Amino acid sequence: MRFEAFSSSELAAYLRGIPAVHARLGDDSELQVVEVGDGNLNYVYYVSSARDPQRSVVVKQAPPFLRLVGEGWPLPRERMEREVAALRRFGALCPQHVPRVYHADSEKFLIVMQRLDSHRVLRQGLIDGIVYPHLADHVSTFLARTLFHGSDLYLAPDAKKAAVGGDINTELCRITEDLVFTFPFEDDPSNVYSPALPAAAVERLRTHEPLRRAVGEMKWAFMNHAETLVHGDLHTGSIMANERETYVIDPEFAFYGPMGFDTGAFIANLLLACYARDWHDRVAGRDPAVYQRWLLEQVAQVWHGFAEKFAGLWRMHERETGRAYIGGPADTRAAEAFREDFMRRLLADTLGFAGCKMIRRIVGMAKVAEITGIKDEVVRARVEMRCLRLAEALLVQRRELASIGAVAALAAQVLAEPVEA
Ligand code: SR1
Ligand code: MG
Repeated sequence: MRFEAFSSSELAAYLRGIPAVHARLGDDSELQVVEVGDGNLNYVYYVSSARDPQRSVVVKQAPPFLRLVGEGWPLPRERMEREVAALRRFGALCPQHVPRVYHADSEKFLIVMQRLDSHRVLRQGLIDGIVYPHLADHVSTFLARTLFHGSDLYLAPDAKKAAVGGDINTELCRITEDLVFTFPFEDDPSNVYSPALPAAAVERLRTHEPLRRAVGEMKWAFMNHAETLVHGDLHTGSIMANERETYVIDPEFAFYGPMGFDTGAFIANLLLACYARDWHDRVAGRDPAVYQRWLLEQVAQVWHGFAEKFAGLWRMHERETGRAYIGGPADTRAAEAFREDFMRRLLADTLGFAGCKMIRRIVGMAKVAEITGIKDEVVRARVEMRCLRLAEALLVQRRELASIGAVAALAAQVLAEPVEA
């Protein structure tokens, strides 16, 4: 049967029939329904009471195809179940940073959840140059709590294995495998190159051996390292924030994968936002250096916050159970050495994944507004060249970059270098 998106009256009638949602929206006979989805996959509606707009919910529904492309790219609607399960799991671990789920319908493949009406999509906030004083603290808390508690560092081995088996998200993982790790490095018809991007930069993505090897290693890690339940798409469009609060949304790509995929996604998007300032601040008559500095500080702060909180949860768990993950008493020097190596490897993974995520947003099919919003072709190509240069360095040097301070310094250095486009 052909999929038909809800009409406003159909959706209002449907919601009226769900007691928990009906109570939230009040007894008003009239509900206002607005479709606001600007993502690539789903339909999203704001529904509010006409009498009291504060009474509102968000409805998200998965059509049987990729919305960005249409019916020509079918996708199983069961993906919504992955999203619901991840929202519930992440919400239990981090209620202050995850929207509440009011209702989920596994036949209509939809979810009704908390409306974040005083928050904006972070990507847009960053384009507008907003300073979020708690962003790094909040995102690092979300990362530490979700990545730690889904892993063998916390779960019993049988619970972890059951969770891995239950959270395979085949089709959405396939999108990532293709769009992040494969197509950007090939002559694929889905790629979209901006007009002034030099052909040599594109050619380098396809032929530069150290880069190709590093990308191959990251793809392998993505496909095989089932470390924890990751969000799977933690870019700045998957975060809603204001100056006080931060919420992580849209975990439809959640699966058991490598921890660094989430940390890397967030850092990649801060770096894209940073390099795009050369356009956004100049058109606004501002010095880009100020906000660029703030964005690079966020890169360092989110990693430091994450590493500290993650290690803190780990140590606390060891104290509580009296056992270290490596099998000995919790307070041995070996346990600390193991932890240090673990965090170093996690930083290297983070950088490798960040590099892949940056490259896909420059040459792949699903782009980001801070780059596509650059109206001058030459400025855009210069920004893109810088992103590609930094991404390559992150991938190839990921094991040598021993601290996040070194990463921020490298990002600042690439920013200062001349670039020809
Ligand atoms: C074809 S879907 C494109 C992208 O949108 C999502 O946000 C993911 O990043 C995916 O790769
Ligand atoms: Mg999304």
